[in-house]
Amino acid sequence: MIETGTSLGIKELHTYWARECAPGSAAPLPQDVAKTLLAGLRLNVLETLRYLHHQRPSYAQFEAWVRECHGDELTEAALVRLRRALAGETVGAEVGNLDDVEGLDADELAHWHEHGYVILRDAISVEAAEAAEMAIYDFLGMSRDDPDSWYRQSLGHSIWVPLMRHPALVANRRSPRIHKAHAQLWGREDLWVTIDQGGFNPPERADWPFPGPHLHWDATLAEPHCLDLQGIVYLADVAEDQGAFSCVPGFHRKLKQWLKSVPEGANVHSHAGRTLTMKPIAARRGDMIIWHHLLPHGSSPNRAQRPRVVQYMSLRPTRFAYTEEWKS
Ligand SMILES: O=C(O)CCC(=O)C(=O)O
Repeated sequence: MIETGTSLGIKELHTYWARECAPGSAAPLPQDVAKTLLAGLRLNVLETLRYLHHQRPSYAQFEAWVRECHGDELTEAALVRLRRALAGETVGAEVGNLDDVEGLDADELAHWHEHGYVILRDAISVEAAEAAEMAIYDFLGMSRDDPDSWYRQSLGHSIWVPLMRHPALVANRRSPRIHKAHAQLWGREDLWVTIDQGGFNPPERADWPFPGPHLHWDATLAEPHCLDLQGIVYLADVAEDQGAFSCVPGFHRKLKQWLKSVPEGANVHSHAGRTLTMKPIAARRGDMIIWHHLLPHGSSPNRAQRPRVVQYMSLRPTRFAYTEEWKS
């Protein structure tokens, strides 16, 4: 447990604060370092920026807010690991030694290389998945077995659920199997898990049409095309027609050629939405889909009987290639 009243001792956090609250007073942190910093402090990016921009806190207030956000989740050991990693030292996996943890097998790795996505079976246990599923229903004030409750105001017209720190969701971020699979894909263990939200995609109704996200990228399409991973954990079984995560398999290998085929003057993103077809990916409770960020992807309309309930998370190394430019 960190001591209250003492500084967190992370100079990059001061730089991050100065950049957002006193523009011009500090050079920006490289984007990959900023991502590591926030993930290492168990902070969500949007939540942090919203706090800084709305509250304009002093640095001491900001540090106090960081402590409040995560209760006792941020231990001294976690802070030491973050300080060492930011200083350029090699650190191991957050969840301990991964040598004996079962990760992706050879077939799954081959699938990953060919298709740019992989289903990590039993990424978390069915009990852990169900606990997180129920936490999302509770947070939204809904009942799993009462369809009318699925369209409460609390959801709004969106599939995102801003629940991030429920113990069930926190526990899932520490799944050794998830850390192992990502270590295999990144080829390293110094990974930082993002503090992302949950998701709830109920069956479509006349007064609740599917709101998206439709086909998109969360990445720049500018070269060089680098590796980054995104992920979604299914907290209950998801059939293909049940609002499944969808993507264009194999596109990470075709992007470069495809960009050359986009008609001159056309908006790349609109062109992609008009011409590419996504495949919905069914999987079971507790499975995680990990995808290459260069795959166009989105969610899909739920035409089944039950909601799709998920938790989002990504794992990235301390430093990695990151291109700021956005090509559209
Ligand atoms: O919820 C989904 O199925 C898609 C998620 C998505 O589009 C994203 O995380 O960028």
